Amino acid sequence: MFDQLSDRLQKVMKFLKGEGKITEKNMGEALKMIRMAFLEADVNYKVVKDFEARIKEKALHQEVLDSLTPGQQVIKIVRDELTSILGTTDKPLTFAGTPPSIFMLVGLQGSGKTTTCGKLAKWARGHGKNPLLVSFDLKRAAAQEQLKMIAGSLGLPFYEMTAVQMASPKAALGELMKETRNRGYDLLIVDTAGRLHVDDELMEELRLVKEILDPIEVVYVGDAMTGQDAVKSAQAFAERIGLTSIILTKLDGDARGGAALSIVSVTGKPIKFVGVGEKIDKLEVFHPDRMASRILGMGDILGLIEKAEEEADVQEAEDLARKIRRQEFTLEDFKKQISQLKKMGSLSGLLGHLPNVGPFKNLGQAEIDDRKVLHFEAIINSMTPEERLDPKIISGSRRQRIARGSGRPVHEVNQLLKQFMEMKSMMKKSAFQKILSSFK
Ligand SMILES: Nc1nc2c(ncn2[C@@H]2O[C@H](COP(=O)(O)OP(=O)(O)OP(=O)(O)O)[C@@H](O)[C@H]2O)c(=O)[nH]1
Ligand SMILES: [Mg+2]
Repeated sequence: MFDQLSDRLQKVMKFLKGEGKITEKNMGEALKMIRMAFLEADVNYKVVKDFEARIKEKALHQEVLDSLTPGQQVIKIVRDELTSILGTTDKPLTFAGTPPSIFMLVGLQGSGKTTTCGKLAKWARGHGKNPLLVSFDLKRAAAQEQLKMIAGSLGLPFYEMTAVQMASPKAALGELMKETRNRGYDLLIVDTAGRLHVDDELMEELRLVKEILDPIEVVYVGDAMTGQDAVKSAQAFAERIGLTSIILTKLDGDARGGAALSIVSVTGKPIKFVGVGEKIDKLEVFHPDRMASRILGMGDILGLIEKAEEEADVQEAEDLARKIRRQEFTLEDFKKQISQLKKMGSLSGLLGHLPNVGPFKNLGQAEIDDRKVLHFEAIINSMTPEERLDPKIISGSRRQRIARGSGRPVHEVNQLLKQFMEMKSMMKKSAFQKILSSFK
């Protein structure tokens, strides 16, 4: 579905192929091509503008990985930006601490709400939940039939609203909640009405449902085929009702895919699932990194970029090991190391690159407390450059200032300094072990 965008970006690569390095001039041309590529893929104009500005900033100012050509470098930046828009990690649907969890699905007419209710119920049952399905549409009494049939085909319970109930929606929703609790359902999936366009009447109806049921997830169901319309309506739903998540449907079609990027960017809400077919099992968990790669569609080049990144990490790890051996390791290095850890997500990733011998033996398996990493980084950030180079000058009053600046207690500043000093004076062999133990 992203073939066109991919082709366009290949052209950017080709264009930059002969260029020795990235300059204002060639980048200007490349950015124009990138802009066209994304606009053609139906990405929202404002999103493209932002995206372009960030790519330009990075391309001209980022340190370059020597082993990448300018073209590959630009593709790497585009990939990083795509991932940062789409989210770096999978975000699963939230379940309430005390059941029942209530999921309410909203969206324009025909976007796939009813089908997705069924798909979600099936998925939830597969994950040990006991879901109840209900359809809430004050205008169209027949709207229930479709979901009732889906529920029937899955062998799942369906709560049928009577015409009398529909006439007094508040009471009906109260009764629905009572039934859900009494019967011990731990998940209530609520289908709602759709309209061709966002209209006030529908928004009022949805607001009422939301207010009474207090759903933990308000999921916007967007049809990826409709591109910019889905984006505009997502924004309206986000503003008027409030959303927690997005499910994009019809990604099996020839959607240009820009909707995915734009919706996330415009609403700031994560995509959690994608619908990839009419059948009830055609629901996939959304993986932002895979989507970013799919949008770029350049498996081989992305592989190359990843390799270059790994090599750069190995280089850093080697530099660090050398400094430790020579005892030139400063708090500044310590901090750099910490940001590297954060970037990599885990220390084991980085340490995995060290040879598994001598002082480095088994370091790759070390487990790190992420909060501690953040606290240490905050403390070092509050130090002046002189203090980082020469921690011996950090007196009592300086310690207090650093503690205040970092929002950490003084004893933690003391602890960090003590550990750092000890580490420096330790034997070369165990120095690295000590860095590790300070994170535990
Ligand atoms: N190809 C494809 N078709 C889908 C997908 N999801 C839903 N559909 C189809 O889209 C059409 C509309 O789906 P519904 O679930 O009825 O949409 P809705 O939002 O409930 O519609 P209204 O209740 O009328 O507002 C149906 O023909 C579905 O089979 C999907 O992921 N892929
Ligand atoms: Mg429907």
